[in-house]
Amino acid sequence: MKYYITTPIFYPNSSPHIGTAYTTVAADALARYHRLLGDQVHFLTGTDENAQKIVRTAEANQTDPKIYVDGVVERFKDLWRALDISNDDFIRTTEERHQKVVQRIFTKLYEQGDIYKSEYSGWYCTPCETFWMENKLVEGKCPNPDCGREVELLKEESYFFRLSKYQDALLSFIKDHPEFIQPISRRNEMIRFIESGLEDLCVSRTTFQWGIKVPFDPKHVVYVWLDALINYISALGYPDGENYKRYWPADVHIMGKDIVRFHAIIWPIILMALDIPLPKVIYGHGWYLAKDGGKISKSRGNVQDSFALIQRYGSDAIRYFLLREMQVGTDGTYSEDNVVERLNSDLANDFGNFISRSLAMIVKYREGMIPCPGQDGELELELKALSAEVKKAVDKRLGACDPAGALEEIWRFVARCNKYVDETAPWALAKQEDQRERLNTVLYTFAECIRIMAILTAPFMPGLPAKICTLLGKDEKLIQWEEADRWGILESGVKVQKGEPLFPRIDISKLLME
Ligand code: ME8
Repeated sequence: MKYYITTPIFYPNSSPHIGTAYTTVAADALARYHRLLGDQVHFLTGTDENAQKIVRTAEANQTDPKIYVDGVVERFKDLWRALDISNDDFIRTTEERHQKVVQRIFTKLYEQGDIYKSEYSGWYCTPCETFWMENKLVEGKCPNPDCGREVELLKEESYFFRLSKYQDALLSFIKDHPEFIQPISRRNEMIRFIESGLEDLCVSRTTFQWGIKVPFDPKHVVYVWLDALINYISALGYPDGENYKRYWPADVHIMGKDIVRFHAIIWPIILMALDIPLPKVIYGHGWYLAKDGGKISKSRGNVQDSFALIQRYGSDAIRYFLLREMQVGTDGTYSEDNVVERLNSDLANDFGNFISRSLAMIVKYREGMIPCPGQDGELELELKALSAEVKKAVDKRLGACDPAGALEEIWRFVARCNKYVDETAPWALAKQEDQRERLNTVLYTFAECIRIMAILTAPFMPGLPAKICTLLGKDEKLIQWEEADRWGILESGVKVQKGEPLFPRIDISKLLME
Protein backbone atom coordinates (compact mmCIF):
# COMPACT_ATOMS: atom_id res chain seq x y z
CA MET A 1 0.00 0.00 0.00
CA LYS A 2 1.08 3.58 -0.52
CA TYR A 3 1.10 6.10 2.31
CA TYR A 4 1.54 9.83 1.68
CA ILE A 5 1.92 12.04 4.75
CA THR A 6 2.67 15.74 4.95
CA THR A 7 3.44 18.37 7.57
CA PRO A 8 2.52 22.01 7.06
CA ILE A 9 5.18 23.97 5.26
CA PHE A 10 6.60 26.32 7.86
CA TYR A 11 7.21 30.06 7.54
CA PRO A 12 10.95 30.62 7.61
CA ASN A 13 10.55 34.04 9.19
CA SER A 14 12.24 32.70 12.31
CA SER A 15 14.10 29.55 13.30
CA PRO A 16 12.02 26.49 14.19
CA HIS A 17 11.42 25.74 17.86
CA ILE A 18 10.37 22.77 19.92
CA GLY A 19 6.67 23.56 19.35
CA THR A 20 7.14 23.66 15.58
CA ALA A 21 9.02 20.39 15.82
CA TYR A 22 6.08 18.48 17.30
CA THR A 23 4.19 18.15 14.00
CA THR A 24 7.25 17.00 12.11
CA VAL A 25 8.24 14.45 14.77
CA ALA A 26 4.66 13.11 14.84
CA ALA A 27 4.57 12.82 11.05
CA ASP A 28 7.96 11.12 11.16
CA ALA A 29 6.76 8.52 13.66
CA LEU A 30 3.77 7.75 11.43
CA ALA A 31 5.96 7.58 8.32
CA ARG A 32 8.40 5.22 10.05
CA TYR A 33 5.56 3.06 11.31
CA HIS A 34 4.13 2.72 7.80
CA ARG A 35 7.57 1.85 6.42
CA LEU A 36 7.75 -0.90 9.03
CA LEU A 37 4.35 -2.12 7.84
CA GLY A 38 5.91 -2.46 4.40
CA ASP A 39 4.00 0.46 2.87
CA GLN A 40 5.46 2.61 0.13
CA VAL A 41 5.79 5.84 2.08
CA HIS A 42 6.20 9.37 0.85
CA PHE A 43 6.79 11.92 3.60
CA LEU A 44 6.84 15.61 2.68
CA THR A 45 7.77 18.71 4.63
CA GLY A 46 9.05 22.11 3.58
CA THR A 47 8.91 25.89 3.93
CA ASP A 48 6.32 28.52 3.02
CA GLU A 49 8.38 31.41 1.77
CA ASN A 50 6.18 33.81 -0.19
CA ALA A 51 4.52 35.50 2.77
CA GLN A 52 4.34 39.19 3.49
CA LYS A 53 5.77 38.55 6.97
CA ILE A 54 8.94 37.26 5.31
CA VAL A 55 9.35 40.57 3.50
CA ARG A 56 8.83 42.45 6.77
CA THR A 57 11.34 40.32 8.68
CA ALA A 58 13.92 40.58 5.90
CA GLU A 59 13.47 44.37 5.89
CA ALA A 60 13.90 44.48 9.64
CA ASN A 61 17.14 42.52 9.19
CA GLN A 62 18.16 44.82 6.34
CA THR A 63 18.49 42.03 3.89
CA ASP A 64 16.87 40.63 0.80
CA PRO A 65 13.98 38.18 1.43
CA LYS A 66 15.57 35.37 -0.58
CA ILE A 67 18.92 35.70 1.20
CA TYR A 68 17.06 35.79 4.49
CA VAL A 69 14.97 32.66 3.86
CA ASP A 70 17.93 30.73 2.45
CA GLY A 71 19.60 31.14 5.85
CA VAL A 72 16.56 30.18 7.94
CA VAL A 73 15.69 27.20 5.73
CA GLU A 74 19.09 25.72 6.59
CA ARG A 75 18.15 25.95 10.29
CA PHE A 76 14.98 23.97 9.57
CA LYS A 77 16.92 21.33 7.68
CA ASP A 78 19.52 21.18 10.47
CA LEU A 79 16.85 20.70 13.11
CA TRP A 80 15.12 17.96 11.13
CA ARG A 81 18.48 16.19 10.77
CA ALA A 82 19.18 16.55 14.47
CA LEU A 83 15.77 15.04 15.24
CA ASP A 84 16.26 12.13 12.78
CA ILE A 85 13.39 13.20 10.57
CA SER A 86 13.11 10.83 7.62
CA ASN A 87 11.31 13.04 5.10
CA ASP A 88 11.51 11.92 1.48
CA ASP A 89 11.24 15.43 0.08
CA PHE A 90 11.53 19.03 1.25
CA ILE A 91 9.67 21.61 -0.77
CA ARG A 92 10.39 25.33 -0.78
CA THR A 93 7.73 27.52 -2.31
CA THR A 94 10.42 29.68 -3.93
CA GLU A 95 11.38 26.70 -6.10
CA GLU A 96 10.43 26.73 -9.75
CA ARG A 97 8.80 23.28 -9.58
CA HIS A 98 6.26 24.79 -7.16
CA GLN A 99 5.83 28.20 -8.75
CA LYS A 100 4.91 26.87 -12.15
CA VAL A 101 2.20 24.59 -10.71
CA VAL A 102 0.70 27.49 -8.73
CA GLN A 103 0.62 29.65 -11.86
CA ARG A 104 -0.94 26.88 -13.90
CA ILE A 105 -3.66 26.30 -11.28
CA PHE A 106 -4.38 30.01 -10.84
CA THR A 107 -4.81 30.40 -14.59
CA LYS A 108 -7.03 27.34 -14.85
CA LEU A 109 -9.29 28.51 -12.03
CA TYR A 110 -9.51 31.96 -13.64
CA GLU A 111 -10.31 30.53 -17.05
CA GLN A 112 -13.09 28.35 -15.68
CA GLY A 113 -14.59 31.29 -13.80
CA ASP A 114 -13.74 30.17 -10.24
CA ILE A 115 -11.38 33.11 -9.82
CA TYR A 116 -12.58 36.60 -10.76
CA LYS A 117 -11.25 40.15 -10.47
CA SER A 118 -12.79 42.68 -8.11
CA GLU A 119 -11.65 44.97 -5.32
CA TYR A 120 -10.80 43.98 -1.78
CA SER A 121 -11.62 46.36 0.97
CA GLY A 122 -11.03 45.05 4.45
CA TRP A 123 -8.46 44.14 7.04
CA TYR A 124 -5.32 42.01 6.91
CA CYS A 125 -3.37 40.40 9.72
CA THR A 126 0.21 39.90 8.56
CA PRO A 127 1.33 37.58 11.42
CA CYS A 128 -1.58 35.24 10.51
CA GLU A 129 -1.49 36.08 6.80
CA THR A 130 -5.29 36.28 6.95
CA PHE A 131 -7.99 38.61 5.60
CA TRP A 132 -10.73 39.64 8.04
CA MET A 133 -14.08 41.38 7.56
CA GLU A 134 -14.57 44.41 9.78
CA ASN A 135 -17.42 42.77 11.71
CA LYS A 136 -15.16 39.84 12.73
CA LEU A 137 -12.50 42.04 14.41
CA VAL A 138 -12.27 42.07 18.21
CA GLU A 139 -11.80 45.61 19.48
CA GLY A 140 -10.35 46.49 16.11
CA LYS A 141 -7.69 43.78 16.32
CA CYS A 142 -7.09 40.32 14.84
CA PRO A 143 -9.86 37.99 16.09
CA ASN A 144 -7.62 34.91 16.14
CA PRO A 145 -7.50 34.16 19.90
CA ASP A 146 -3.79 33.33 19.72
CA CYS A 147 -2.96 36.56 17.92
CA GLY A 148 -4.98 39.66 18.83
CA ARG A 149 -2.45 41.83 17.03
CA GLU A 150 -2.92 44.97 14.93
CA VAL A 151 -4.56 44.53 11.53
CA GLU A 152 -4.06 46.77 8.50
CA LEU A 153 -6.72 48.29 6.29
CA LEU A 154 -6.35 47.13 2.69
CA LYS A 155 -8.13 48.52 -0.32
CA GLU A 156 -6.73 47.07 -3.48
CA GLU A 157 -7.67 45.52 -6.76
CA SER A 158 -7.71 41.77 -6.16
CA TYR A 159 -8.61 38.41 -7.54
CA PHE A 160 -11.21 36.39 -5.61
CA PHE A 161 -11.76 32.65 -5.39
CA ARG A 162 -15.39 31.46 -5.34
CA LEU A 163 -15.39 29.57 -2.05
CA SER A 164 -19.11 30.27 -1.64
CA LYS A 165 -19.95 28.31 -4.81
CA TYR A 166 -18.54 25.11 -3.26
CA GLN A 167 -19.87 25.55 0.26
CA ASP A 168 -22.69 22.98 -0.05
CA ALA A 169 -20.53 20.43 -1.87
CA LEU A 170 -17.87 20.71 0.85
CA LEU A 171 -20.36 20.38 3.65
CA SER A 172 -21.88 17.23 2.17
CA PHE A 173 -18.42 15.77 1.61
CA ILE A 174 -17.50 16.39 5.26
CA LYS A 175 -20.78 14.92 6.47
CA ASP A 176 -20.38 11.84 4.24
CA HIS A 177 -16.76 11.28 5.35
CA PRO A 178 -16.63 11.26 9.14
CA GLU A 179 -12.92 10.41 9.08
CA PHE A 180 -11.99 13.41 6.88
CA ILE A 181 -11.38 15.96 9.67
CA GLN A 182 -9.93 14.56 12.90
CA PRO A 183 -10.17 14.57 15.84
CA ILE A 184 -13.93 14.99 16.14
CA SER A 185 -13.74 18.31 18.02
CA ARG A 186 -12.05 19.89 14.98
CA ARG A 187 -14.60 18.37 12.66
CA ASN A 188 -17.48 19.88 14.62
CA GLU A 189 -15.73 23.24 14.69
CA MET A 190 -15.33 23.17 10.90
CA ILE A 191 -18.92 22.14 10.26
CA ARG A 192 -20.14 25.07 12.38
CA PHE A 193 -17.80 27.43 10.58
CA ILE A 194 -18.93 26.36 7.11
CA GLU A 195 -22.58 26.42 8.10
CA SER A 196 -22.19 30.04 9.19
CA GLY A 197 -21.47 30.85 5.52
CA LEU A 198 -18.34 31.07 3.39
CA GLU A 199 -17.32 34.29 1.67
CA ASP A 200 -15.26 34.38 -1.50
CA LEU A 201 -11.58 34.56 -0.68
CA CYS A 202 -9.22 37.30 -1.80
CA VAL A 203 -6.36 35.45 -3.52
CA SER A 204 -3.98 38.11 -4.78
CA ARG A 205 -2.07 41.14 -3.48
CA THR A 206 -0.67 44.18 -5.26
CA THR A 207 1.01 46.14 -2.48
CA PHE A 208 4.22 44.10 -2.52
CA GLN A 209 6.03 42.10 -5.14
CA TRP A 210 7.53 39.18 -3.19
CA GLY A 211 5.68 36.05 -4.21
CA ILE A 212 4.42 34.16 -7.23
CA LYS A 213 3.17 36.45 -9.96
CA VAL A 214 -0.28 35.99 -11.47
CA PRO A 215 0.92 35.03 -14.96
CA PHE A 216 -1.68 37.01 -16.92
CA ASP A 217 -1.60 40.04 -14.61
CA PRO A 218 1.89 40.30 -13.10
CA LYS A 219 1.28 43.28 -10.86
CA HIS A 220 -0.56 40.78 -8.65
CA VAL A 221 1.16 38.16 -6.50
CA VAL A 222 -0.76 35.04 -5.46
CA TYR A 223 -2.10 35.10 -1.88
CA VAL A 224 0.23 33.05 0.27
CA TRP A 225 -2.33 30.47 1.46
CA LEU A 226 -3.50 29.59 -2.05
CA ASP A 227 0.16 29.28 -3.01
CA ALA A 228 1.16 27.27 0.10
CA LEU A 229 -1.57 24.64 0.04
CA ILE A 230 -0.68 23.70 -3.51
CA ASN A 231 2.72 22.45 -2.24
CA TYR A 232 1.11 19.12 -1.39
CA ILE A 233 0.67 18.38 -5.08
CA SER A 234 3.37 20.53 -6.68
CA ALA A 235 5.99 18.53 -4.76
CA LEU A 236 4.61 15.36 -6.33
CA GLY A 237 4.94 16.83 -9.82
CA TYR A 238 1.25 17.54 -10.46
CA PRO A 239 -0.28 16.93 -12.98
CA ASP A 240 1.86 14.34 -14.80
CA GLY A 241 4.61 13.40 -12.33
CA GLU A 242 5.12 9.77 -11.38
CA ASN A 243 4.93 10.63 -7.69
CA TYR A 244 1.65 12.43 -8.21
CA LYS A 245 0.17 9.37 -9.87
CA ARG A 246 1.57 7.07 -7.23
CA TYR A 247 0.88 9.01 -4.04
CA TRP A 248 -2.07 11.40 -4.45
CA PRO A 249 -4.50 11.63 -2.63
CA ALA A 250 -2.63 12.25 0.60
CA ASP A 251 -3.37 9.77 3.36
CA VAL A 252 -2.81 12.34 6.12
CA HIS A 253 -2.17 16.07 6.27
CA ILE A 254 -1.10 16.64 9.87
CA MET A 255 -0.96 20.14 11.41
CA GLY A 256 -1.63 22.28 14.46
CA LYS A 257 -5.19 23.30 15.27
CA ASP A 258 -4.43 26.90 14.20
CA ILE A 259 -4.45 26.03 10.53
CA VAL A 260 -7.09 23.32 10.24
CA ARG A 261 -9.49 25.92 8.81
CA PHE A 262 -7.29 26.52 5.77
CA HIS A 263 -6.81 22.80 5.16
CA ALA A 264 -10.41 21.78 5.75
CA ILE A 265 -12.00 24.56 3.72
CA ILE A 266 -9.76 26.33 1.21
CA TRP A 267 -7.71 23.27 0.22
CA PRO A 268 -10.63 20.89 -0.47
CA ILE A 269 -12.39 23.59 -2.43
CA ILE A 270 -9.31 24.18 -4.60
CA LEU A 271 -9.20 20.44 -5.23
CA MET A 272 -12.93 20.22 -5.97
CA ALA A 273 -12.64 23.08 -8.44
CA LEU A 274 -9.78 21.22 -10.16
CA ASP A 275 -11.66 17.93 -10.03
CA ILE A 276 -8.89 16.27 -8.02
CA PRO A 277 -9.63 13.72 -5.27
CA LEU A 278 -9.57 15.08 -1.73
CA PRO A 279 -7.03 14.00 0.91
CA LYS A 280 -8.20 11.18 3.17
CA VAL A 281 -7.50 12.72 6.57
CA ILE A 282 -6.84 16.21 7.89
CA TYR A 283 -5.56 15.84 11.41
CA GLY A 284 -5.33 18.89 13.70
CA HIS A 285 -3.34 18.39 16.90
CA GLY A 286 -3.09 20.72 19.90
CA TRP A 287 -0.30 23.11 20.78
CA TYR A 288 2.65 22.88 23.05
CA LEU A 289 2.18 25.56 25.65
CA ALA A 290 4.81 27.02 27.94
CA LYS A 291 4.34 26.64 31.69
CA ASP A 292 2.57 30.02 31.87
CA GLY A 293 -0.08 28.59 29.51
CA GLY A 294 0.99 30.67 26.50
CA LYS A 295 1.74 29.05 23.16
CA ILE A 296 5.43 28.47 22.57
CA SER A 297 6.24 30.95 19.87
CA LYS A 298 9.06 33.22 18.90
CA SER A 299 6.94 36.34 19.28
CA ARG A 300 6.22 35.46 22.92
CA GLY A 301 9.91 35.15 23.63
CA ASN A 302 9.52 31.74 25.35
CA VAL A 303 11.53 29.71 22.87
CA GLN A 304 14.49 27.63 23.99
CA ASP A 305 17.30 26.62 21.70
CA SER A 306 16.15 23.24 20.34
CA PHE A 307 19.65 22.24 19.31
CA ALA A 308 20.93 22.71 22.85
CA LEU A 309 18.06 20.58 24.17
CA ILE A 310 18.78 17.78 21.73
CA GLN A 311 22.44 17.90 22.61
CA ARG A 312 21.66 17.70 26.31
CA TYR A 313 19.05 14.91 26.28
CA GLY A 314 19.43 13.24 22.89
CA SER A 315 17.10 13.20 19.92
CA ASP A 316 15.28 10.03 21.02
CA ALA A 317 14.45 11.44 24.44
CA ILE A 318 13.17 14.74 23.02
CA ARG A 319 11.10 12.89 20.42
CA TYR A 320 9.70 10.61 23.13
CA PHE A 321 8.77 13.57 25.29
CA LEU A 322 7.06 15.47 22.48
CA LEU A 323 5.10 12.45 21.30
CA ARG A 324 4.13 11.20 24.76
CA GLU A 325 3.16 14.44 26.46
CA MET A 326 0.49 15.80 24.12
CA GLN A 327 -2.76 13.81 24.36
CA VAL A 328 -5.22 13.64 21.48
CA GLY A 329 -7.50 16.66 21.22
CA THR A 330 -5.72 18.64 23.95
CA ASP A 331 -2.69 20.88 24.31
CA GLY A 332 0.54 19.75 25.94
CA THR A 333 2.76 21.59 28.39
CA TYR A 334 6.39 21.88 27.57
CA SER A 335 9.03 22.66 30.12
CA GLU A 336 12.50 21.34 30.61
CA ASP A 337 11.52 19.97 34.04
CA ASN A 338 8.81 17.90 32.32
CA VAL A 339 11.33 16.60 29.83
CA VAL A 340 13.67 15.49 32.62
CA GLU A 341 10.83 13.95 34.58
CA ARG A 342 9.66 11.84 31.64
CA LEU A 343 13.19 10.91 30.74
CA ASN A 344 13.93 9.73 34.26
CA SER A 345 10.69 7.91 34.90
CA ASP A 346 9.66 6.43 31.54
CA LEU A 347 12.96 6.07 29.75
CA ALA A 348 15.62 5.60 32.44
CA ASN A 349 13.58 3.78 35.10
CA ASP A 350 11.02 1.76 33.19
CA PHE A 351 12.47 1.14 29.75
CA GLY A 352 16.26 1.44 30.10
CA ASN A 353 16.36 -0.23 33.46
CA PHE A 354 14.51 -3.32 32.30
CA ILE A 355 16.93 -3.71 29.43
CA SER A 356 20.08 -3.22 31.57
CA ARG A 357 18.82 -5.41 34.40
CA SER A 358 17.78 -8.28 32.21
CA LEU A 359 20.87 -8.23 30.01
CA ALA A 360 23.06 -8.07 33.13
CA MET A 361 21.38 -11.25 34.38
CA ILE A 362 21.94 -13.08 31.10
CA VAL A 363 25.61 -12.04 31.34
CA LYS A 364 25.85 -13.03 34.98
CA TYR A 365 24.03 -16.34 34.94
CA ARG A 366 24.71 -17.62 31.40
CA GLU A 367 27.94 -15.82 30.43
CA GLY A 368 25.99 -13.68 28.00
CA MET A 369 24.54 -16.58 25.97
CA ILE A 370 20.81 -16.47 25.28
CA PRO A 371 19.77 -19.84 26.76
CA CYS A 372 17.44 -22.40 25.29
CA PRO A 373 14.03 -21.95 27.01
CA GLY A 374 12.04 -24.70 28.69
CA GLN A 375 8.25 -24.91 28.98
CA ASP A 376 6.31 -21.66 29.36
CA GLY A 377 4.69 -21.09 32.70
CA GLU A 378 1.64 -18.98 33.44
CA LEU A 379 3.64 -15.75 33.57
CA GLU A 380 5.14 -16.27 30.13
CA LEU A 381 1.73 -17.05 28.67
CA GLU A 382 0.38 -13.89 30.20
CA LEU A 383 3.22 -11.80 28.69
CA LYS A 384 2.60 -13.35 25.29
CA ALA A 385 -1.10 -12.55 25.43
CA LEU A 386 -0.32 -9.01 26.50
CA SER A 387 2.11 -8.46 23.64
CA ALA A 388 -0.60 -9.42 21.15
CA GLU A 389 -3.08 -7.10 22.83
CA VAL A 390 -0.61 -4.23 22.94
CA LYS A 391 0.47 -4.58 19.32
CA LYS A 392 -3.15 -4.52 18.21
CA ALA A 393 -3.81 -1.43 20.31
CA VAL A 394 -0.70 0.32 18.98
CA ASP A 395 -1.78 -0.38 15.40
CA LYS A 396 -5.16 1.09 16.19
CA ARG A 397 -3.78 4.20 17.87
CA LEU A 398 -1.30 4.91 15.10
CA GLY A 399 -4.05 4.39 12.55
CA ALA A 400 -5.82 7.24 14.35
CA CYS A 401 -2.68 9.48 14.36
CA ASP A 402 -2.36 9.10 18.13
CA PRO A 403 1.31 8.62 19.04
CA ALA A 404 0.73 9.45 22.72
CA GLY A 405 -1.91 6.72 22.96
CA ALA A 406 0.39 4.26 21.19
CA LEU A 407 3.24 4.99 23.60
CA GLU A 408 0.91 4.62 26.55
CA GLU A 409 0.02 1.12 25.30
CA ILE A 410 3.66 0.20 24.77
CA TRP A 411 4.48 1.29 28.30
CA ARG A 412 1.82 -1.13 29.56
CA PHE A 413 4.01 -3.85 28.13
CA VAL A 414 7.19 -2.27 29.55
CA ALA A 415 5.60 -2.10 33.01
CA ARG A 416 4.51 -5.74 32.76
CA CYS A 417 8.05 -6.79 31.80
CA ASN A 418 9.46 -5.03 34.87
CA LYS A 419 6.92 -6.78 37.04
CA TYR A 420 7.89 -10.09 35.44
CA VAL A 421 11.48 -9.61 36.64
CA ASP A 422 10.30 -9.18 40.22
CA GLU A 423 7.84 -12.04 39.99
CA THR A 424 10.32 -14.53 38.57
CA ALA A 425 13.22 -13.41 40.82
CA PRO A 426 15.99 -14.95 38.70
CA TRP A 427 18.54 -14.25 41.47
CA ALA A 428 16.67 -16.77 43.63
CA LEU A 429 16.31 -19.31 40.80
CA ALA A 430 20.07 -19.07 40.17
CA LYS A 431 20.69 -20.44 43.65
CA GLN A 432 18.70 -23.61 43.05
CA GLU A 433 20.25 -26.32 40.93
CA ASP A 434 16.86 -27.88 40.08
CA GLN A 435 15.60 -24.54 38.69
CA ARG A 436 18.13 -24.42 35.87
CA GLU A 437 15.54 -24.91 33.13
CA ARG A 438 13.14 -22.42 34.70
CA LEU A 439 15.92 -19.82 34.84
CA ASN A 440 16.68 -20.49 31.17
CA THR A 441 13.05 -19.85 30.29
CA VAL A 442 13.02 -16.60 32.24
CA LEU A 443 16.28 -15.32 30.75
CA TYR A 444 15.16 -16.25 27.24
CA THR A 445 11.89 -14.43 27.84
CA PHE A 446 13.85 -11.33 28.93
CA ALA A 447 15.69 -11.27 25.62
CA GLU A 448 12.44 -11.67 23.71
CA CYS A 449 10.84 -8.83 25.69
CA ILE A 450 13.76 -6.58 24.75
CA ARG A 451 13.35 -7.53 21.09
CA ILE A 452 9.64 -6.69 21.21
CA MET A 453 10.28 -3.36 22.94
CA ALA A 454 12.84 -2.46 20.27
CA ILE A 455 10.30 -3.14 17.52
CA LEU A 456 7.42 -1.29 19.14
CA THR A 457 9.46 1.81 19.97
CA ALA A 458 11.28 1.97 16.60
CA PRO A 459 8.87 4.46 14.92
CA PHE A 460 9.18 6.85 17.86
CA MET A 461 12.86 6.62 18.79
CA PRO A 462 14.75 5.72 15.63
CA GLY A 463 18.14 5.75 17.35
CA LEU A 464 17.20 2.77 19.50
CA PRO A 465 16.92 -0.22 17.13
CA ALA A 466 20.60 -0.18 16.13
CA LYS A 467 21.71 0.14 19.77
CA ILE A 468 19.40 -2.58 21.06
CA CYS A 469 20.17 -4.94 18.19
CA THR A 470 23.88 -4.60 19.00
CA LEU A 471 23.16 -5.43 22.63
CA LEU A 472 21.26 -8.52 21.47
CA GLY A 473 24.10 -9.52 19.13
CA LYS A 474 21.94 -9.11 16.03
CA ASP A 475 21.56 -6.67 13.16
CA GLU A 476 18.57 -4.46 12.41
CA LYS A 477 16.78 -7.16 10.41
CA LEU A 478 15.52 -8.12 13.84
CA ILE A 479 13.13 -5.15 13.71
CA GLN A 480 10.11 -6.65 11.94
CA TRP A 481 6.80 -5.08 12.87
CA GLU A 482 4.81 -8.26 12.29
CA GLU A 483 7.06 -10.01 14.79
CA ALA A 484 6.15 -7.70 17.67
CA ASP A 485 3.63 -10.24 18.93
CA ARG A 486 5.48 -13.39 17.87
CA TRP A 487 7.69 -15.23 20.30
CA GLY A 488 10.61 -17.57 19.90
CA ILE A 489 12.34 -15.45 17.26
CA LEU A 490 15.76 -15.12 18.93
CA GLU A 491 18.02 -18.14 18.62
CA SER A 492 19.62 -19.48 21.72
CA GLY A 493 23.40 -19.43 21.87
CA VAL A 494 23.69 -15.85 20.59
CA LYS A 495 25.84 -13.68 22.80
CA VAL A 496 24.39 -10.49 24.29
CA GLN A 497 26.18 -7.55 25.90
CA LYS A 498 25.27 -5.57 28.94
CA GLY A 499 26.35 -2.29 27.32
CA GLU A 500 26.01 1.25 28.63
CA PRO A 501 22.62 2.42 29.97
CA LEU A 502 20.46 3.57 27.04
CA PHE A 503 19.01 6.47 29.03
CA PRO A 504 21.17 7.51 31.99
CA ARG A 505 19.21 9.21 34.77
CA ILE A 506 19.47 12.99 34.79
CA ASP A 507 20.03 14.82 38.04
CA ILE A 508 18.15 18.08 37.51
CA SER A 509 19.79 19.84 40.46
CA LYS A 510 23.25 19.18 39.01
CA LEU A 511 22.06 20.30 35.61
CA LEU A 512 20.82 23.61 36.97
CA MET A 513 24.21 24.23 38.58
CA GLU A 514 26.10 23.76 35.30
O1 ME8 B 1 0.99 28.22 9.51
N1 ME8 B 1 2.79 23.52 19.35
O2 ME8 B 1 3.26 28.06 9.17
P1 ME8 B 1 3.83 28.24 10.66
C1 ME8 B 1 2.49 22.64 18.38
N2 ME8 B 1 3.00 28.41 6.63
N3 ME8 B 1 2.66 22.90 17.08
C2 ME8 B 1 3.18 24.08 16.73
C3 ME8 B 1 3.53 25.05 17.69
C4 ME8 B 1 3.31 24.73 19.07
N4 ME8 B 1 3.62 25.55 20.05
N5 ME8 B 1 4.00 26.12 17.05
C5 ME8 B 1 3.98 25.83 15.71
C6 ME8 B 1 1.98 28.16 8.79
N6 ME8 B 1 3.47 24.59 15.53
C7 ME8 B 1 1.79 28.06 7.29
C8 ME8 B 1 1.35 26.67 6.93
S1 ME8 B 1 0.68 24.77 5.17
C9 ME8 B 1 0.12 24.73 3.60
C10 ME8 B 1 1.09 26.44 5.48
C11 ME8 B 1 3.32 23.89 14.25
O3 ME8 B 1 5.31 28.35 10.50
C12 ME8 B 1 1.88 23.46 13.97
O4 ME8 B 1 1.89 22.41 13.04
O5 ME8 B 1 3.12 29.31 11.37
C13 ME8 B 1 1.32 24.68 13.32
O6 ME8 B 1 0.15 24.37 12.57
C14 ME8 B 1 2.46 25.07 12.43
O7 ME8 B 1 3.63 24.81 13.22
C15 ME8 B 1 2.41 26.52 12.01
O8 ME8 B 1 3.56 26.82 11.32
